[in-house]
Amino acid sequence: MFCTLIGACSNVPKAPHPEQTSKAVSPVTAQASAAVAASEGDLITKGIATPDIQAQDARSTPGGGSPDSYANRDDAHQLAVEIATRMSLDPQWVSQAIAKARYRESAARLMLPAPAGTPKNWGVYRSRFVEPIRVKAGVAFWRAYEPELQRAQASYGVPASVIAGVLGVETIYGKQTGNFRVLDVLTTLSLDFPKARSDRSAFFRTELGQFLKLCQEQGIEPDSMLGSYAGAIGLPQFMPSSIRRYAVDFDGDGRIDLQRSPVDAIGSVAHYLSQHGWHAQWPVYFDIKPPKDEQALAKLLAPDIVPSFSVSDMQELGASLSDAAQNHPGQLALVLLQNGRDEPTLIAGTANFYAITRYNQSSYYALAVTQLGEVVSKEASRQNAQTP
Ligand SMILES: [Ca+2]
Repeated sequence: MFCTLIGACSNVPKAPHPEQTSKAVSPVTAQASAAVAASEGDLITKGIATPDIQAQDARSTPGGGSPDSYANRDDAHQLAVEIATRMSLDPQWVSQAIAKARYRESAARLMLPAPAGTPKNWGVYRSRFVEPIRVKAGVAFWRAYEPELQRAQASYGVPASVIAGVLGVETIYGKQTGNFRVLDVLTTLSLDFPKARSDRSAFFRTELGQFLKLCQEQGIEPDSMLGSYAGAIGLPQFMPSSIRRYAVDFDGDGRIDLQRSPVDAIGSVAHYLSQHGWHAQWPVYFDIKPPKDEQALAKLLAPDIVPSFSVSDMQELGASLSDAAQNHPGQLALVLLQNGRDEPTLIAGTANFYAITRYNQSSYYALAVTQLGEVVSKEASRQNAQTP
């Protein structure tokens, strides 16, 4: 969750996503936004830095002082005072923490929009997430944590498959959680947000304050925590504000640890979605045949991912819904995903589809999460059935 808590932080910067031009960013992660960029031909992967990029970032002068340090910048001192006041922290401690931050050019660069002009492609996007390596890791994760996944489903009403889908798309079940120092990237994006796109530095200033508060509450050294290029943390890639607001201690050891506890991550993803409109027992989406009439189609597509039509509304406009959808009590959204120059994919998203987009504001992300989770769940069940 880059801006995982999108509900809480509705303006996290992220790569442009395929079907929406709104500025809102994903609640929880910067990851999937970068993944959307990947679907557009940009090979940046999920906000996770490579060692090469980190090495390029670490410019320091032979004589000692680093040109990338924030220790002697007036705006950094001012920000420290602001954060200390807003978050009720010791100003000297905040100032000393921010003084340890280093500018990360690659974090700023990765914030830039993907090159325009490449058609969006759900088929390509899906193939990056619903693929053998991720499915295999998902099945292993499922078999290791099935009791906890089921406990989260029982506690929060969010299916185990959806939880598994989120953790798989975000970090391949903890295999790629990012190698940037969170302190560095949040300070960089607070004080040196790239000029080439609309300014989201206010969002990162808030997250830097939340991060320092989190460190203070949990007794963590601010310069020790690693995350994505946007400061998303741990298996579920929660932003600091989302950790403080939605993360839970699901393994009961007395502390919340999304970096080392897969069980805390499982409970926290379920809690996040339950707090963003999840309806237990409802599916994520239904199959649908859209109306042929162009005006009716345009009307159904206008609200984008926001569920705005009843089943009968949709039928009156000429859409044909699957049998399973006929008795759905909630509103639906006609969601269109482009497939390059081929026919688009259309689905009828429920409130649960919309809830997943509160984690990361992309319909491509939400459908990939859902389908990866389904494949992992089915494969794990198949293997369980074969095991005596
Ligand atoms: Ca815990």
